[in-house]
Amino acid sequence: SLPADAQIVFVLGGPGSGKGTQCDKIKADYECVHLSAGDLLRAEVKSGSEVGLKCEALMKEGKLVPVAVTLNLLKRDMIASGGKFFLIDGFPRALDQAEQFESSIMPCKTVLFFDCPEEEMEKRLLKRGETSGRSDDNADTIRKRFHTFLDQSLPVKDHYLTQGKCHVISAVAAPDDVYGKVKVVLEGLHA
Ligand code: UP5
Ligand code: MG
Repeated sequence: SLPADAQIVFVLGGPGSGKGTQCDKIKADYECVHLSAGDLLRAEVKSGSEVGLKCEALMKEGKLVPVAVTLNLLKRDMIASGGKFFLIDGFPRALDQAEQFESSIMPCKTVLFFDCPEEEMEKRLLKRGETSGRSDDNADTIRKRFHTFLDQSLPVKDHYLTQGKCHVISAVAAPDDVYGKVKVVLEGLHA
């Protein structure tokens, strides 16, 4: 199990808003364990497991994989890491996922939400798609990812805004400028 003084930060935002980019910057400055739910799923797909095969089809359609799958992968790596400050990137993506994570692991300390217009996210993902090899970085799947985000993931942001835990950060500026705002939030956490 996790240490009693563990701290969990959910890093959320639309597809291509810059979650992974900002987590890389946080990692360089703070001792923390960064777990991207999407990266864990892509590793599962690569492993060729039966679960991975099912996930691959859902991800290609921009749909959410069953919460039990992501929750197990996250739990496994959180415990194995031996860490106590966790950046959970790209999860939870629906209200029931937030509830299941918090009731079976622990409540999050804070939420970073990267706010970015759809046109900008689409531009970034199409550009990345030229070299990423990600099977979901194409115009058709990107459209489906946006739909899932608006329909299922945005309510998570509102949920944490109501709880006073969600920090909305504009993700339109250059990565280092966005990170400046991230740091202000994180310094507040450690104060
Ligand atoms: N970039 C980043 N910041 C920039 C900036 N400030 N200015 C200009 N460019 C910027 O960035 C995306 C691109 O934009 C990069 O090229 C970057 O250089 C540039 P990145 O940091 O990768 O953004 P991120 O928000 O991490 O984008 P990502 O594509 O990873 O977001 P998604 O949420 O779409 O993808 P994820 O990997 O989390 O999930 C993929 C799929 O897995 C989902 O669609 C879903 O099918 C499934 N999934 C689940 O079912 N459940 C989960 O819990 C998680 C995933
Ligand atoms: Mg990412």
